[in-house]
Amino acid sequence: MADARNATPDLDAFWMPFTPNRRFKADPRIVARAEGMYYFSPDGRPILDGTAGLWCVNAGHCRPKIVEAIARQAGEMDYATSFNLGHPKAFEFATRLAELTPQGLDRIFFVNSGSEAVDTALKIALAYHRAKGNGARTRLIGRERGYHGVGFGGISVGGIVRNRMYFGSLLTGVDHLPHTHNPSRNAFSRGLPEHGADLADALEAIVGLHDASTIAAVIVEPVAGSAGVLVPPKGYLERLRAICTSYDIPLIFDEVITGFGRTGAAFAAERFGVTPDMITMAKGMTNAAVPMGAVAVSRAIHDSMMEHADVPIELFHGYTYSGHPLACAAGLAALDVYAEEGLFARAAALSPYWEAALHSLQDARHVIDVRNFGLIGGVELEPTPGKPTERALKAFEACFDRGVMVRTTGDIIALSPPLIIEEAQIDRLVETIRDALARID
Ligand code: PXG
Repeated sequence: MADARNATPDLDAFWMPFTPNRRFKADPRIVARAEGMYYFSPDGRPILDGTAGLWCVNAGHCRPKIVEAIARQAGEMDYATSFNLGHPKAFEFATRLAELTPQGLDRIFFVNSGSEAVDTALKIALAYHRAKGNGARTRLIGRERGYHGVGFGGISVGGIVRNRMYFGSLLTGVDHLPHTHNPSRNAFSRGLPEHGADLADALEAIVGLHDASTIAAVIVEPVAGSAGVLVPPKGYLERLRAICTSYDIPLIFDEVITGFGRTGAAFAAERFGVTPDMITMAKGMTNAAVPMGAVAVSRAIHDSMMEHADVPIELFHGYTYSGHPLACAAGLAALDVYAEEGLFARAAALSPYWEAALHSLQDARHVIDVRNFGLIGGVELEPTPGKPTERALKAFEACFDRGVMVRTTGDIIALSPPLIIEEAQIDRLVETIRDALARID
């Protein structure tokens, strides 16, 4: 009997997400198995995972403790709703998460993805103001080049043009802060760039234009990932926090990629010492083994909504799979693995090595910038004239063919390895990229 892992699947029916489908199906790349730092192709070739899946498999692949927890839960209770009914693991997981989030952000609303977390946080902000009698606070403020998933809320506050332009008029009453990327002043910054904290002052201008009494929330990624690893300038997040506080505007950190150790702490909020009013999370929450997301909400917002609700249900929102038992079991096991192996501290300890290795690519062919923070890296390539993204796609293919998985966005190679990566594997990742870049046009 043929090994199912070796069988070539029919590729036609699956309309693949965020993929050049025609190009992919003409020259597919398939992975069949994963373990620790590696994927394996159907014929067993190992591929070093430089991206933790998609910024999500923070403890590495197929960790036995997580696999066993999911299997056990599937046999014990496959599903229970959280609508007006409870099961122990959802409460337990919420409690454990609340211990990891910054002090005061200890009320957890479960969802199934980062996109749902973002839309949920925006809806909580709107409902919170309305409950307090400030129903005029409806304006949402995002940022250019922000990625907040693909729901209508997320693309409205997001700032990636192609994710917005095909989809109609989006939410009304949305404004955007300027992005913080400044290659002419900050290229090849190690860690936080020096210049640009003053870009937070654009929020003052937005408040000046609309008045704070119309603004519901500000949402930013502490470190922007999908738009190509944009690290916040020194002092920027502190300034944004101070302005939000002065106008009583809730600040939402979208930590879907920065959560669960990626920056060297449980959340970037902790790493930066800046506490928002809500944190959106997903991905590393279950080590990606079962889809799940959440919003951590400040006690102040939560309690105010409990107090001011004029009907028994305080928030008319939720999903069939909010608090799904399999996801909670996976999440609890993932938190155990993170804690037992000290993976958040490990990421912090490895980050100087990571930084030095990545910046050694400064003189590699085609490279015009290198950026890093925690175990996040961005290597920006000079685009092929007239053909944006082409060079990065070729770099991805050349790395994959050399047994290394990287992720590209625009002409940027984005790196976010599992936090269990070894120094020798960092070297291999960087040398493979150098070699691939030397060989592509
Ligand atoms: N917010 C942020 C900051 C994200 O990075 C989402 C929300 C949405 O999460 P879901 O689970 O709905 O996909 C994300 C997702 C990439 C890449 O290549 C990043 C994401 C998704 C797909 C690709 O950088 N992040």
